[in-house]
Order: sequence, then C-alpha cells, then structure tokens
Amino acid sequence: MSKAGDFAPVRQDIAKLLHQPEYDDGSAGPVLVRLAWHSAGTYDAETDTGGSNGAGMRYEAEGGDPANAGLQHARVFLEPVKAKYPWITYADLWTLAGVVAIKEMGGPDIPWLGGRTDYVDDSKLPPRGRLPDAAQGGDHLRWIFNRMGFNDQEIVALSGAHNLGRCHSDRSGFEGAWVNNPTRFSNQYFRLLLSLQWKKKTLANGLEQFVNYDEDSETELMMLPTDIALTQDKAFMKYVELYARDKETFFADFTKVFSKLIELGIVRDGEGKILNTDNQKGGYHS
Ligand code: DDH
Repeated sequence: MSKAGDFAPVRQDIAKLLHQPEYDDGSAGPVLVRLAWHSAGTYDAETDTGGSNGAGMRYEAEGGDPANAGLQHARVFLEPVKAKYPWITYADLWTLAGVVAIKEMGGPDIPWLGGRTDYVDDSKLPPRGRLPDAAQGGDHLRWIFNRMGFNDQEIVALSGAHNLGRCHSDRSGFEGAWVNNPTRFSNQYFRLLLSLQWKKKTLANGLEQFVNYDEDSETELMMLPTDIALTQDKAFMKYVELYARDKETFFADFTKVFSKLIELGIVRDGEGKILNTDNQKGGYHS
C-alpha cells in the first residue's frame, strides 16, 4: 500500500494504463492530456472562478458541456487508479495524468504539485462556453486565453498540444489527426502548419476544417480553423515559426505554460500547500 501523498506509484500506474490497444491510436495518452487541459481551462482571472481545483467536470453542469464531449473516456481510464489510491483527489489525478501522459509520449517533464481538493464552491462554478470554439479565429483565441491570463506566445505554445490525439466526429464533430504519429509529443504540428498546403473542407455535418492532400503523407491530416488562425496573424505566426524550427524552445515554453495552466486559480504557500480552498463551506464533497 502506498502512503497518502506518495505520488510516485500513482504516476507509475497512470503510465501503465496509457497502453490501450482497443482505443484510438492504441493510447489513452492524448485524451488524458485533453482532460487535464479542459479541467483547468475554465479559469477566469477576473472573477477567479473555474480552474482545475474542485474537479467540477464530475458534475453535469460542467461534465455535460458539449465542449467536454468524449472526456468521460479519460475519466473512466483513470477510475482504477482512483480506486487503488482513494486518497488522491480527482482534481490532482486528472492534472497529474496529463503531465504523466505528456512525458510518456516523449514530451517534456512538466513540474506538477498536488494538493487540489474535490470541493466545489457553487458560487465559483464556471459557466459553459469558457473553452475555445474550434470554428473561430484569432480574436476568439485571444478572448478565451487572455481571460485565463495567457499571452500570444503562450497561446501558440499551448496549441502545440495538437501534436497529440485526434478529432472525433461523435465528440466535437471534427475528424482526424493533426500529425502522422499522434501519440508522440513533438513540434511536428508546427512544422506541418507551415510546410503543407491546407485546403478547406466542409464535412457532412456542415463543419469546416482544413485538410492536406499531400501525396507523401500516409493519411489525410487535418487542422482546425483555430489552428490555421495561428498562421494568419503576424503575432502568432512569429511563434509558430519559432517552434517549428526549434523543438527545444517549444518543449521549454510548453513546460512553463502547461504547468501554469494546471495551476490557474491556485494559490500556494512557500511549501507548496494550497491556501485558497475551503473544505468547511457547503457544496459538493466527493
Ligand atoms: Fe484541443 N481540441 N483545442 N487543445 N486537444 C481537440 C482535441 C485535443 C481546441 C479544439 C479541440 C488545446 C487547444 C484547443 C488537445 C489538447 C489541447 C479537439 C477534438 C478539438 C475540437 C476533440 C474530439 O473530437 O475528440 C481548440 C479550439 C483549441 C484552442 O482554441 C487553442 C490546448 C491548449 C490543449 C492542451 O492540452 C494544452 C488534445 C490532446 C486533443 C486530442 C484529444 C483526443 O481525444 O485525442
């Protein structure tokens, strides 16, 4: 039995469950990264609401947000880990799973601190609509990410997570993967944004995405309108070019911005203890 607060065996068990031969590209990794991001990306700096603390996605108000469609797969993958280590909170488990998955898929080692609680303060529940809409453009990206406290460089670095995973027609309505090897973390997404010809395609459901018909690529790859928007704005494009040519800088910047993402709304003391959660108030308890 592991001691409460000993995250090393939890990390190992998360790493072991990533291999899922029956699921997607054989890996639970990408959807776990998306779970971590969506758990945190509801944060609003101005009202100090949302964020990973509280694991609000367990409840219909947040979990049932169409933006979170498909993330139940990620939560189900993690249930055996939660059962084995009942002391870990969902809020910690989901964010930790994201960083473990990124590392296991060849990405950087992202600093992670525990201590989040599963207490949901009703007055701080994020309204739906705080996560980005892939059908939009650059103004929308700034509107969404500035609200969380991210600048242009951080928006582009974060978008590099689309090196991983794929779009599902029964979840977001978009279809396909961004890169040929969607379970390997790299800067390939940025390189393909620049090197391939992207053509608009209207899907049967009416959504528009961009696809590449390059004969050299093994499969049809895709980009969301929000991905293409990064190449249509000078300020974003500067960082797309930087990350396409310099993988080390992308990894370093991604490390910083992903750890900032999963700390949004969390205030810690010098020892890393979270100061701004109050388990004594009413509300949901796990
Ligand atoms: Fe994303 N993302 N994302 N994304 N995302 C989708 C999948 C994945 C947007 C839309 C979509 C980030 C930013 C944005 C991952 C990580 C991150 C899908 C497809 C859509 C749509 C969902 C589905 O059909 O299953 C938009 C728009 C933005 C934006 O505006 C910038 C960020 C910041 C991250 C991050 O992790 C830091 C990952 C991983 C996936 C693949 C999931 C999977 O199941 O595979």
